[in-house]
Amino acid sequence: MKKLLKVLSLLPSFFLVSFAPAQVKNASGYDGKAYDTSIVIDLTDSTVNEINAYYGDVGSQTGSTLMSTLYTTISTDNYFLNYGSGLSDVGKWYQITDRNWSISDPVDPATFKFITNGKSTDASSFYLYNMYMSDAANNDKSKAISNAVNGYSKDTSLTAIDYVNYKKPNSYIQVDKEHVWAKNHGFKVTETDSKGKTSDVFVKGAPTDLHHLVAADHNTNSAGHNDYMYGEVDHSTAKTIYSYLADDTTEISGWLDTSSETFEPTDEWKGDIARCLFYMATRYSNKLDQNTQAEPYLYITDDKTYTDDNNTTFHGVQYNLSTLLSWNEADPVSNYEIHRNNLIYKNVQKNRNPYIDHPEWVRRVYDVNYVYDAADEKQPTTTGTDTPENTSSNTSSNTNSTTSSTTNTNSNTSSSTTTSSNTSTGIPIVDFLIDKGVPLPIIIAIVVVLVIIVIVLIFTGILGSKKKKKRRNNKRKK
Ligand SMILES: [Ca+2]
Repeated sequence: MKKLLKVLSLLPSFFLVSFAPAQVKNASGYDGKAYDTSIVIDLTDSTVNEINAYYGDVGSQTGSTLMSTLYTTISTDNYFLNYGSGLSDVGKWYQITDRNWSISDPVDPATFKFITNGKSTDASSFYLYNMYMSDAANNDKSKAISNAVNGYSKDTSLTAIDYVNYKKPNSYIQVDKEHVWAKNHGFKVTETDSKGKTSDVFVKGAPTDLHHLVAADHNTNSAGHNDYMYGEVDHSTAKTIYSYLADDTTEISGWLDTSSETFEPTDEWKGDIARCLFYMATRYSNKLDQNTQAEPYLYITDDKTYTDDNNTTFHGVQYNLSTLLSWNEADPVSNYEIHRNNLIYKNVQKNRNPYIDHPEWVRRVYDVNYVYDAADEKQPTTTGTDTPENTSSNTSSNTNSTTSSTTNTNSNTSSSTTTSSNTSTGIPIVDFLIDKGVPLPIIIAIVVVLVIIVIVLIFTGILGSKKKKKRRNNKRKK
């Protein structure tokens, strides 16, 4: 009985440990925090006041000092999705974060349901705004696509996607989850199964960070960018790369110079890509003794003597810093990027891309020749440049960000509406019940009953063995 009482006395501490919030990242063994999808979607954009409160006063900081300050801000309390496949996890969330708001069906946050079946006839209700496809193609319903058609079969007799019979005219018509910072540069890990088949491993963290994991044209991702560097190439000698559109036509999406292993996208994506890369080299700037796949050390430079090391130290490099600095200015922040940044911040990861909010901080952090000038101080960018990308980031049922301003509301309160369901207990059955919406008191009751049953079984097992032992001893005495 003493043993039973001792075990029962441990129960309160068991629950304290189990229901404490999951730990924030650490240097090794970090697997991020999984985002609970039973949330209320928030389609609003943060106001200038909210964004200023998020970053605080960075004063006159420049270079690595400002990078370090931004790192602290954007790496605190991050949540990450699972990589998943098809429409699960990241792909499912693209229906919000990478949605083409101009031509997709409106989203009512109160009733919105994710499409989770890859072969859904609802696939025509939403389109993604796909990286590498032109603004014209993305905004033309006959050419635009969503990842819901990825599983459709090929029927070359078609000239358009057949949403009723799950068919498409060309198997290249599909959407990829494109790692703008190619995973081969700092956080690529592979595993081999029992049949000898090798596949990539995607832990939560850098490999699933939505600020660089973008819906993109499949062919340009695989045949163009792949694991290559971004940069400028000679179009007359480079290989021209095409994106595949829903009406079985193609358009130029970039140029690949195989000798220098450099991919150049079309102009309208150059700034977007630069800001993704600058985000990554700030969010993953923490050079530790032992970095991990989830928390690698990423670095942008013009110095090509730096090289990647994926498996030992998880250090990764992106070349062409000077080009990326100019791309950020040549292709300014668009409304689409601003809205995507807010959707990720408010609904999933709880962190922002500082270089979309403050594109002028790119030079302050990354240009070694930059000298601080107070005249460079700017308010956050909450209205983007209209062209060349998607200009309308709001649908009819979507609250306009600039009119929903509430003074003195900081970032913490704006995200607090969705945090209640984010606690991961680390106990699979408990997480499963929470995920299914079972009330906490009932979950606790179920766990208590299960624990008591286990204890009783152990206890009676111990008693049983004691009785057997006693019987054996009595036999021997006889
Ligand atoms: Ca752009």
